[in-house]
Amino acid sequence: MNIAAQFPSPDLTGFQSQRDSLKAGLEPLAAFAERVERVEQAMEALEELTGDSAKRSLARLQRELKEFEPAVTFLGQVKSGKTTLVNAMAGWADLLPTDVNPWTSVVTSLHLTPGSQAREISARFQLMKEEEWDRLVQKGGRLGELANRAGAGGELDTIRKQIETLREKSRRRLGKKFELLLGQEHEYGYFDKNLLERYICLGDDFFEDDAPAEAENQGRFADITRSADLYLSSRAKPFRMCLRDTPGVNDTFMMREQVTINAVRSSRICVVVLSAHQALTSIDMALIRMISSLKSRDVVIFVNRIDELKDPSNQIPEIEKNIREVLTKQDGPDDARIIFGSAYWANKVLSDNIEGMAETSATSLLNWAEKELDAAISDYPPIDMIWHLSGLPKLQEIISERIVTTLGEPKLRKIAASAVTIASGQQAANKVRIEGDASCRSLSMHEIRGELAALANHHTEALAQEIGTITESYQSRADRAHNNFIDRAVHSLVKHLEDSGDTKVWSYSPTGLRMLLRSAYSVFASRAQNTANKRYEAAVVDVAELYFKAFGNAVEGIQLSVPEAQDLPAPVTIAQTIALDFNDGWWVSWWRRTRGYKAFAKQFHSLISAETEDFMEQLKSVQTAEILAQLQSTLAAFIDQNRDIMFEIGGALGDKDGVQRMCWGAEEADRAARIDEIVDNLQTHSLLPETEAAA
Ligand SMILES: Nc1nc2c(ncn2[C@@H]2O[C@H](COP(=O)(O)OP(=O)(O)OP(=O)(O)O)[C@@H](O)[C@H]2O)c(=O)[nH]1
Ligand SMILES: [Mg+2]
Repeated sequence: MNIAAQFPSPDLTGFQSQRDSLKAGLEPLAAFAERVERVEQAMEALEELTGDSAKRSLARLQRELKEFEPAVTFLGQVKSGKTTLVNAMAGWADLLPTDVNPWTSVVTSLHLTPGSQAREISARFQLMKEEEWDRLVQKGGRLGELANRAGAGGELDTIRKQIETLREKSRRRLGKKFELLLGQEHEYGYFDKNLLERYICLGDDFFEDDAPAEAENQGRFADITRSADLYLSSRAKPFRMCLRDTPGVNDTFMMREQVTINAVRSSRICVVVLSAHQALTSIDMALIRMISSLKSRDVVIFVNRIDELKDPSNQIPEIEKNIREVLTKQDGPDDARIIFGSAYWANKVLSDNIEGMAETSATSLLNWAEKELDAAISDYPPIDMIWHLSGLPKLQEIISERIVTTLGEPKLRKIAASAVTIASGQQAANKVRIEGDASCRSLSMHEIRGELAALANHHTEALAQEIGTITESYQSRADRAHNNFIDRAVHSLVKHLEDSGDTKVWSYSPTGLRMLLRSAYSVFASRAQNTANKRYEAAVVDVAELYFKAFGNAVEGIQLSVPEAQDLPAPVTIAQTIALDFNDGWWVSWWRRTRGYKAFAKQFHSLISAETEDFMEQLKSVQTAEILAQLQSTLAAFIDQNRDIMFEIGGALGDKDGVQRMCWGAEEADRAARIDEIVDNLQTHSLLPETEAAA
């Protein structure tokens, strides 16, 4: 649903900082942007030289490149400064409201487009679906489900009562008809602070019954907003990107965990934001589990709030050592890059207010400056030095590199290679049109279409079958790991009861289960990727044969691009908190309430089965189905492209008018030379950079 703008629209671009130093660290991305532009130009030039069928294929590629928007997800501890850091990355001190109530669980995506012109700013808000709301209302969310299963009372009941109170307030705040709002999407041609607050922040009235009407209005939709997408231009960013702010993981209500897991699942590059004075403590297990499910090259750790450290120079090495120790212990990415900084300092720079810095913060700054500042930046103006010390340039640099190597390069290579196929296919079509290769033609267009369809079917089914076999073996391996884990846990439980009785609380860490599942998944992922690549190669061979069968030697020069299976997503769902992760509080109360050995073993068995059911299902069926669909769509795109080229050549064969129009004259020679030039140009972008190819 679209609703009309109801607020005045201020010129928000005026708020964005214009400092040049904002670009520091973005150089790799700027170089990539230039290459993208050259590929775009080559494709535009090619567009003028292609026939209708080839144009269609080219248009698909052009759209794919245009829609390519690398995303970076920020996750981390509640109140570690994720939102403040995202604002700083966007170059805008006060863009998204900070200090949002932990009850809100909105994922906010900032879509930045390079450019300095005031462009149309727009915002889209997605409200919760009915079933999501119901899950919350009926079962009290994940926490409620967990509590129900564990049959726990005490402190958990208190939290549930709190959730109920909050819910009741939401109902009142949203009015009688709020259920009609569920599932809606609201779009605006602008956004401002007022609008953002209505959707993503609840305001201070939340726990007060007698809040004034204006404050009531502030968080009108925030209870039921699920995601916000904001589109804006950024002068400093050389290439478009999406910065995704998530609501923090270690909240008492467990309202935010699932939301964050989903956000992380859909994005390759993650920045984990920690608070310097409590970086990865034992209370952050949910977050540690999440980081541990990722590969080190997909994570950057940003330790924020170093301005709050008394002696950053000495404390920082210590903090880094601790973080690495925790990651090693939890089998996480212990060689991940770790950056230290302060979003507070960054925002002081952005709002041009370094004089207004708190005194303790300024003292820390000097302390850190002595250690961090090197000769290269010693003659920067103070404001740029502070920007440097805030850690933002380093963060931008690492993010830029990751965007280019893990997302950008593979995308550009694939598109350039496909464009080469189209260009060389067009050369073949032109040649056929001029020379007329009728003697070699043994198939009608109808037959070609039929053979290509049969070939596509064959490979699509074979791929499904091969991936199906790999999936089955993965599923049974995962099930075995799961069953073994439960058996071993129950065994240990019984032994504990025999040895120590039921007065002493027993605990059992599910880390082993996660490790087994993760390794089963990683075997599955690499087998699936290899199998798909082999299948693609076989399809390429068949398509090449069909070209020759259909058009003979005329198609000799066509350079078929071989599709490549993308990296498969990490099994982030494993990180989801389950009852066993709590060895305090209500786990103890579950323990105390259970009586008798038999009851223990039986209840424990069903508790753990039910607890892990959700992520086992996600991991075994949902994620594998998504992977198959993704692998098949790569194959389908390859077939579609070659169908278009075959049509282009086929059309050229029967094109009597065209022959007259383009007899081998200077014009046609020129045309062929221009396409050759485009092919040469695109080829440089379709190859692995030298360093990577050698690796
Ligand atoms: N001193 C200091 N304060 C900071 C820093 N970064 C953020 N803050 C403050 O910490 C508070 C929380 O910041 P947010 O950016 O809302 O934190 P968040 O991680 O997004 O919080 P949630 O989304 O609620 O989990 C705000 O008052 C910020 O101004 C920092 O580097 N130093
Ligand atoms: Mg936040």
